[in-house]
Amino acid sequence: NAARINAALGPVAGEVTELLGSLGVDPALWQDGGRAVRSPVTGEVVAHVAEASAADVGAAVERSVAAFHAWRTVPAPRRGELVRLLGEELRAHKAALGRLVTLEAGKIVSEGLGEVQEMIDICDFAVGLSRQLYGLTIASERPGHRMMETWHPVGPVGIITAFNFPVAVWSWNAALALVCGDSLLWKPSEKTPLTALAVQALFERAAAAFGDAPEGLSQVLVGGGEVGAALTDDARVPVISATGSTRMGRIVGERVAKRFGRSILELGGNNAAIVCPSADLDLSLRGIAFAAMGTAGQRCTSLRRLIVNEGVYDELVPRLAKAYGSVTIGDPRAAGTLIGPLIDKQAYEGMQAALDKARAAGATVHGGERVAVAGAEEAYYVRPALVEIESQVEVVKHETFAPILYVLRVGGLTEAIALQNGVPQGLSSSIFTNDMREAETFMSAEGSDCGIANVNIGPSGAEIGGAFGGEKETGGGREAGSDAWKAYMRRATNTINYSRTLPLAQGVSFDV
Ligand code: UN1
Repeated sequence: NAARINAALGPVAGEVTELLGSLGVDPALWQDGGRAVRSPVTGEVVAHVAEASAADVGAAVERSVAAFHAWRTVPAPRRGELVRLLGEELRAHKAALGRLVTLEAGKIVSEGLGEVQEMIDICDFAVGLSRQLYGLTIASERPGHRMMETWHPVGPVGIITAFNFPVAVWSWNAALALVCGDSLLWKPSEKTPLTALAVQALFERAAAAFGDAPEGLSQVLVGGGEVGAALTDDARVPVISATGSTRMGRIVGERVAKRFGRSILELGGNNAAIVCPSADLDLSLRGIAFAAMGTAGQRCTSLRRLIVNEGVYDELVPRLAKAYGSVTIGDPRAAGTLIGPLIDKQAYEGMQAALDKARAAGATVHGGERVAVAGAEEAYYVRPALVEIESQVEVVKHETFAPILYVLRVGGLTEAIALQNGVPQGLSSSIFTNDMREAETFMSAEGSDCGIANVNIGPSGAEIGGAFGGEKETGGGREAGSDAWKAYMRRATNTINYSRTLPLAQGVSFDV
C-alpha cells in the first residue's frame, strides 16, 4: 500500500547539529567522540559522542557525593525552586527538545512533544511535592513520649534509562530525587545519548538561574555496559533506578542487592487488553490502535496481547485488521505519519524472529513486513503485525519490543483474566466493557495482577500523577506520582521522651 507510506524528507544530521546548538550542547561532547550515534529516521550517523570510562564513573560519583552533602541541607521548598526553573527551561525549549526526540528515537512529532510535556508535568508535580514530604506522627505507648517519622535525602541516585523514552523517564526520577535532596547520575541508553546531553544542558541553565546549586548535582555518563556496571556496583550510590529489559534489570537488581543498595526497577511489560461483549467497539478500536501501533510498539506499556470475547471477535478483529492495513507508516517528521521507524536493525530482526515463531505455532499473521522508505535505506520501518493465534504459546509470553499484537479468542471473563495474568510480566493491563461487574472484578484482588489496570482505555499513555510500574518480572518499582517519592529518601523513626522518667516499651523493667 504505497500510498500510505510517507517518504523520508532527507537526511537528518544537519538538523541534529542545529538543534544541539540551539539547546546549548557543547560540540566537544558529541562531535569527535568514540561512539557513533545513528538516527533511526534514516539510519545515518548523526554524531560521535564522547564516552565515560569506569574510572570516570568513580570520579563522577565522588563529585555527586559532595554535591549531595551540600544539597541535602537546602530546604526542600527551595530545592523545588530549581525544579521549577527546570520546568521553565523545558517549556521554553519544548519544540527543539521534542524534535530531537523525534530525530534520535524516531517518535512521531506529537509523541516527541508529548514526551517533553510529560517532563514538564512531573516538574510541576515535584514543585508541589517539595512542600509535602510528609512523615507521620505516631501515638507512643509510653507516657510523655511522642513518635514521628522523618524523611531525609538518601544520597546520589543512579538513573539508567532506555531509548524509547529517552528523556521523560529520567525526569520522573530526577524531578523527585532533586526535591528529595538527592544528587543525580544519569546513564542514558547508548542509542539515545544526544537527548540526554540536551537535557543536561537545560538543567545547567536552570542551575545557573537558581544561583547556588552545588557543582555536579546532575551528571550524565554516556557509555555502555561497563559504565552501567561501575554505577550499579558503587556503594556510594544508595539508589539505582533502572528502566529497560527484564534481562538488564535482572543483572542490575542482583548487583545492587549484593551491596544492599535499593533498586527501582521498571522492566519488561506484556500488556493485555480484554474486550468484553458489552464493550463500545468504536472506542475499543481506537484505544487498541493507539496502544498497539503507537510509538511503533516500542513503549514498555504497548499493547501486546488482545484477549477478545468470542461474541465480538468476528466483528472486532476484521475491523482492526483493516485499521492495521491502512495506517500511515514512514518519516516520523511528516504530518500524518502514525508509525515511525524501529530503533535499529536488531529490533527488526527480533520482530521477524518472533513472527516466525508465531507462524510455526500456527498463527495467522497480518502485516509485519519491512517497508521501504525512500532516502532511508538503512532505517527499519515495518508494517505493524496483527497475529491471530489460538493459544498463549511461548512467543506470546515474551516481550518483543516491536509492533506485534497477538490476538486470542476467549469464552468468559474468568478465562480472559487467567490468560491476561498468565505471563511472567506485570506492568499494564486494561479491559473494554460497559458492564460494571466486569470492570470492578478486573480491578479487584482476583483481577489483573499488574501495576496498572485500566478500564475503557488501553494500557499505555499513563499520566504522571499515578505511581508507574509493575509486578513480577516488571521489577516491582514505582516511579512518578502518588507516593513514589519515598523511594528517593530514607525514613527515620524518632521517639522523643519529654517526661522526667524513662518507661521502657513492652513494659520491660531494667532498674539499675
Ligand atoms: C516506557 O515506555 O518506559 O505510560 C514509559 C506510558 C508513558 C510512559 C512509558 N507515559 O506509555
